[in-house]
Amino acid sequence: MLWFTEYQTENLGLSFKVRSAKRVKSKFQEILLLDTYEYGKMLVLDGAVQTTEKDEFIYHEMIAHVPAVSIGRKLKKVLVIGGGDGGTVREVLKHNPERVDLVEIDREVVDFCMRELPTISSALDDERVNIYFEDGRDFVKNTEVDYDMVVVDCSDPVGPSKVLFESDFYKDVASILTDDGVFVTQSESPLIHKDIVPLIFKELKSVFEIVKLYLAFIPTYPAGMWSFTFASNSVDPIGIDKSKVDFAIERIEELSGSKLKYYNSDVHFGAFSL
Ligand code: SPD
Repeated sequence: MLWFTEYQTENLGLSFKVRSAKRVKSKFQEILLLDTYEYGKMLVLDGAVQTTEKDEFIYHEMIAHVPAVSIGRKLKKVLVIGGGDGGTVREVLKHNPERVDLVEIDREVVDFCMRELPTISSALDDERVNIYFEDGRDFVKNTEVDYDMVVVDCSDPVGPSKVLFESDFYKDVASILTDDGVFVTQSESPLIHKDIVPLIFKELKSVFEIVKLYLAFIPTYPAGMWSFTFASNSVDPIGIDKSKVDFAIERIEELSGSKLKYYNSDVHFGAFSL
């Protein structure tokens, strides 16, 4: 009998009973695909659970739709940094943007997910999606495009993702956003990463006028309670009318021909109610 345990702290682990496992070692990290009994297929990078077939919709709906709906107008250009499994891009495309640029440092993560996790990654084939295999920080420094929305969907702030949590990077992000542009980053667990969560908030607050943290419940992440931090120089995500959020959701569902499973207008406002 095979079990996998993610050691979330020195004193805490979450274990999954596993049917089978596939492992690839890329230039950047160990990539693992586990077929688990409870959560279906699961992607693990350097020992940390990234996404599972069963609960991925919660994370991907919340990282994409909260900022995309908050902007209150049609999205044209979106940049996703990290997110090589494709789940965030899949949700962003439901807003029918003109273009989505995905910057993932590790080509092997994208290839692996396209092969092994098609329900999450299939939108990466969409013609509006451009994939760049490079460091997200360098991409943001060098791009000449102005984006309506920038999403950081990265792994924990160790290894290749560390630079995506620093204030110099946030300054560069602010410089490539349109005037009403919005930014969101995954920002770890408020229960487990007690130092990192306020630090991300503080770094963002030194760059953006409006910074707000919101939560979602993701059972396979440490503590099951996960945070995202929203930032913008003009958009307040809870300043929008509830009716506008409902209208945006109707449009998303109409365009994509599928119902959202976690995000709705009560969740939009409730997620910020800490
Ligand atoms: N502790 C793991 C945090 C992972 C956040 N990013 C996940 C990527 C899913 N697209």
